[in-house]
Amino acid sequence: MIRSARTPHVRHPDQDEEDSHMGQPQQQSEGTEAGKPPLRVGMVGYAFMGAAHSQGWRTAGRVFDLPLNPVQAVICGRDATAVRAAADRHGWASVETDWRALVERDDIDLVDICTPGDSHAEIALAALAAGKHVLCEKPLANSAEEAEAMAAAAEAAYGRGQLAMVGFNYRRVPATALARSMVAEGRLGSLRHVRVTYLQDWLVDPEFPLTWRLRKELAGSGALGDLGAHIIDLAQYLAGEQLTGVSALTETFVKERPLPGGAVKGLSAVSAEGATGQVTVDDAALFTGRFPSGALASFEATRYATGRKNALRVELNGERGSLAFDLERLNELSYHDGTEPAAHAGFRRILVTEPDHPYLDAWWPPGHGLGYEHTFVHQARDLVHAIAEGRQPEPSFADGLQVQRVLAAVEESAEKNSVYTPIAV
Ligand code: SOE
Repeated sequence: MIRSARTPHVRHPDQDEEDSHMGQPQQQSEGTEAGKPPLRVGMVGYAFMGAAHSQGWRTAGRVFDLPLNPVQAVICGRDATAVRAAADRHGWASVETDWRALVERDDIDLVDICTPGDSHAEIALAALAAGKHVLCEKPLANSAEEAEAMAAAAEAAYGRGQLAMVGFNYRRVPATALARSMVAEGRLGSLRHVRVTYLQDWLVDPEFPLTWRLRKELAGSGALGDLGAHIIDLAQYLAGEQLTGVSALTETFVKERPLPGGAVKGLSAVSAEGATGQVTVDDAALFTGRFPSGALASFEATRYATGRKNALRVELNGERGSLAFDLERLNELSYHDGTEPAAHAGFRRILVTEPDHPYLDAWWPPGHGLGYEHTFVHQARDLVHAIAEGRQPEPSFADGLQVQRVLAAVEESAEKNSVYTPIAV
């Protein structure tokens, strides 16, 4: 049952309407705050992504002037002690230890899914059936078939006034949102190259344990689904078009690892003595692709790029200019205006901290940069606005399904020695 009131006030991150009230923090309270209807959130999962999403829900209404008041109503996890500790740490009012109980609660408007991919489909389908809005972490599912069922359910739910969104948070970096608007304005002209890499190194040590991200039955795939899904979504978002086919290579460099010996914290974990297990996912995925415009794209996703911690890098080359972004320097966007005289043309650094840059009017004075966690604040902000207006948020479950189909095509191509594989439609 949807209890959130709808208001006509919604704006896109690229619009420059004032919604700042920095310096006048919003008072959060149970239920309605300052006359705003509540949006009561129930979150499933409390590990790395649960902590990140919690930051988003906790902060969005204190920084942005939202049409609804997000309320951190309930958090769910199977371990009663751990979930209670997570609730206290991250500001959730109550706990559940069974997601089915959370989904059935009539004091929840939105279910936020922060679990490993193997449970996304089941929870999302149940939440939509129970009348809730849904935010689901990426990748949407562990297979294209699951994602199809989720997208179909989301479409039906949209007709009932429920909204569903996928958590591709890197669209919400101010610099990537600015890059999108510059591409849309035609500053690069026709795109020729979209070059994207996502490089991490937390698996370089062969003794790193076999955590859930290395098990196909839990994660669906490896670097491909975890990191590749992000760069597929970001490349398509920035280009404003969808890939038509791919040619791919994948590899699992370390095929057997020690079993975990305790709790996983973020991307860290300790190994158990002796026992080992098979790695059943890819360690790295490299692929090329085509866009309908004729632009060519290249992708690299790996957890073995020694020294690279969270290096999501994008370069777009168009007939009139180029843009480059690196997540490890996320307050910056490089821009080359190819129409300037060669004598003084060159890449210049745009410090994306001005109040008229996306999302920045609500934050700090110019030059006082943002970080990783702010993408989750912006994600919560954008979803609240979409819910208030009853407008389909982006990326939708249909967008998540399309990314899942690209992932499936990459796996199919890699299995067939890189044969060019069209993306299913
Ligand atoms: C692990 O590689 C991970 O935490 C991803 O799962 C996230 O989606 C990404 O934002 C950071 O890296």
